[in-house]
Amino acid sequence: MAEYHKQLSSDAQKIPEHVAIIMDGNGRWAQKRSLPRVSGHREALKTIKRVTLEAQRLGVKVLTLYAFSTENWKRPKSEVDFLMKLPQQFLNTYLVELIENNVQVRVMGDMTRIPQYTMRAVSQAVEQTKSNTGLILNFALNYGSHSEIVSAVKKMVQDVQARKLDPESIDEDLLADYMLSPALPDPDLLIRTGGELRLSNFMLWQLAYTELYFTDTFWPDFNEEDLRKAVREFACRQRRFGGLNGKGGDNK
Ligand code: V0D
Repeated sequence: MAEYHKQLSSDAQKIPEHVAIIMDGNGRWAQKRSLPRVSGHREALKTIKRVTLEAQRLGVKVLTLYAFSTENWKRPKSEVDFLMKLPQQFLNTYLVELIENNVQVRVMGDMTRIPQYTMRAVSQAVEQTKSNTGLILNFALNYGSHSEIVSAVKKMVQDVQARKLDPESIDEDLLADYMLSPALPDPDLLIRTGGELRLSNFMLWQLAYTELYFTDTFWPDFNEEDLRKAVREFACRQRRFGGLNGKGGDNK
């Protein structure tokens, strides 16, 4: 009986607290069906909602989704314009259901270049859900790791010059405080859909110890079972290391 409980509790620990996802393959999903690229993006919104609710059911605490990278500005203007309408579309369609499920919406990234109509929808959702205590749905919007690190360094230098920061006190934890995700734990599991095997400038600092999971499935096809499979694989890897060198062990 005692063993049974032990097993249960150590299994519970194997649910990743923070899952980050690079939602790739939307354009190729549409191409495969001879549909315009934008229809892949529309389908992607449905997937976000389904995966968010499944993550919450599994006990995940934070879900970070890479929605728009600093490199995405190089895409054709028409596509950028379309993408910038997606937050509003997503929130109009799904925010009520997310609120019913106690989800808290957050954004991380450089908001200065985001169009006003996009920001209005996003800020409203963040405001409306800020006291929700369920899963944190964190959208990386106009986010890039290099830019995040540059901003952190600039801010630190300013604080040093203003004598608010002693250079001697700079260490890893302090640098982490200057990043865009200071209040969040680092991701335990990164999933990239769509078959590419790259990090694409996503959370490089925070992914130092993260388990990486790649799948060929295009994001619009990624479903609840695919998420459970990734979480199962994560649990298997944790179990393999378990006892020997979990957090703080040789492999940290
Ligand atoms: C396109 C696949 C949700 C990847 C997902 C502005 C790229 C669909 C949002 C969203 C995008 C962002 C903030 C928010 C609520 C929703 C989103 C963009 C692109 C870029 F508060 N999906 N989504 N934002 N895509």
